[in-house]
Amino acid sequence: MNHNLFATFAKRMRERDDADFITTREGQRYSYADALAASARLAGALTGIGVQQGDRVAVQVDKSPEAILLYLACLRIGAVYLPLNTGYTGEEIRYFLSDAEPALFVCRAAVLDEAQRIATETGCPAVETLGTAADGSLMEKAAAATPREDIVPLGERDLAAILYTSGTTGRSKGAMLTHRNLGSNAETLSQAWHFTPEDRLIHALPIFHTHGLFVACNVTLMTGSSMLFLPKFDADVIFEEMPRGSVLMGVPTFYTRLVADDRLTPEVTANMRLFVSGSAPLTAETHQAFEEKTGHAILERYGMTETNMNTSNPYDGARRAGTVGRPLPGVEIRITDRETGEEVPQGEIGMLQVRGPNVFIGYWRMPEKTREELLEDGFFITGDLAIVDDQGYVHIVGRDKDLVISGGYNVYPKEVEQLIDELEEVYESAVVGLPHPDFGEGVTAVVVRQAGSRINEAGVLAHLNGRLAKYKQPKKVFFVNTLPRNTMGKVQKNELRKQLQDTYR
Ligand code: MCA
Ligand code: AMP
Repeated sequence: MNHNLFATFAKRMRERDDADFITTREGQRYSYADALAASARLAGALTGIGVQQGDRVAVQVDKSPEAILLYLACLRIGAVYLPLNTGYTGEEIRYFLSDAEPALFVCRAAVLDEAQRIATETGCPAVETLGTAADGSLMEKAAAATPREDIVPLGERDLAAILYTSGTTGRSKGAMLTHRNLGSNAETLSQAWHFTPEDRLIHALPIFHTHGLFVACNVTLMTGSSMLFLPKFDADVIFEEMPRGSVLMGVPTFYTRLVADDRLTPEVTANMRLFVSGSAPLTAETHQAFEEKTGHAILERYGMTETNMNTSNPYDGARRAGTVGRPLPGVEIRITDRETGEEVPQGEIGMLQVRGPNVFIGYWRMPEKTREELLEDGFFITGDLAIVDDQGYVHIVGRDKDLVISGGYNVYPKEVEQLIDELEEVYESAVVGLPHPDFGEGVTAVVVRQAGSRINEAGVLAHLNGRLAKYKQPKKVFFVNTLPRNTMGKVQKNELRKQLQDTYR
């Protein structure tokens, strides 16, 4: 049996033939037949460039249907797709290329010179461009290539993708996801959420993360439904498109913005059958306000880059505000003591661990990190603190990892602190997430100056600009004389969060 996920997709794609796969408001349209043909041409181009089975293909491009076709082409030939946030700076990209050693880096034409320089420095043999209007050198090569109609036979543990997730101690870790990981989760979700070929997903998420790439696109491909690709979230466009859509997937910021808008009514959402939220906690307040204004209960689910989706509120049945629902079919969870790893009694808070066909097989070239987080019995330590109620619903109550989630993007304080601490005028710093009305949490830096230094907020931010993706940069910088510490000398971030809790309110 061929475990190549593309073999499963291709079967459905052939059945759906001339039906819409991806459309855009600019008039682009790929039917399933078009997508099959285009992915074969791109697969031919990749082969011509020298990409072989198992090679990584790093991709930092603006959102377009062709980027998804490139993902499909990689699956087809058994290459490993490695999407990168378009917000990453050259310095951040250098790390990913040197760590992943891709055979090809696909970038935006506007940054080609810099990309080529970084590729040369990191030993990446090929760079191609891809634009948003089906343009770029990769598309030119695809047009001239001999299409590869074959689907490379693969085993269960062969890699489909590597997605980098920042490490709590500095270096980003590449989560290795197999064809089975992605396929099993897509199948589970398409059933759990009652997807049918008639669905039309309004796709406003970025496509370099699990949510917009796997949850949205793989479920669509598994079902043979269609997607309207929007470049980004824009409330005006969402309101225009909802009468022609059936599903929206978003991070909580999407929903807080929609709820705050007078145009959100039962009428405008009448054609929609499902609103999904994830990537960060959706407040019960937003959940309730959305239901009051539309009659729709947002379906909240919970996942991670390493695991795809783990739990979901039910499609039929109570979608309970403030919970992430029950484990999905095939996914096991347990709540454990943070110190001993022993399971705690039902109803107590502990570390959430998950196991299932959705769970990744390890971190790229980091066997020790893998052993620390992926246990021998197959359970993965999520770093999330949870409680399971008497009806089996999981409540995520906190995080045991030092992580800020801003508008659905993860920011690891350590990475920001290390850069701030590089400044000679800075003695030390602590970065925390504070309640933020739009982004859920706002990245905030608390800095202790060196004696005699007069560095201000602008000085700190200027140092980060260009080194760190914009969304990771602090929205505010505070200066203090000392950081609060416990008796062990550890910075008490809880104390800082308490003191500064009203910063953005
Ligand atoms: C933009 N900015 C941000 C963010 N996004 N700052 C902090 N956090 C952010 N998320 C910056 C912009 O650079 C800009 O800065 C300023 O904030 C305001 O931008 P705005 O136009 O309001 O932002 P936007 O373009 O509307 O974007 C907000 C957004 C977007 C729609 C929430 O960030 C987004 O699409 N987030 C989704 C992330 C996502 O897909 N996460 C899934 C990860 P300036 O004005 O200074 O230039 S997958 C995952 O987590 C797991 C597996 C899961 O369970 O799904
Ligand atoms: P990522 O590194 O992007 O995979 O982010 C995964 C993390 O996002 C999880 O470990 C959780 O902390 C958080 N997360 C995702 N979905 C939810 C949710 N529905 N509620 C609370 N936290 C969530």
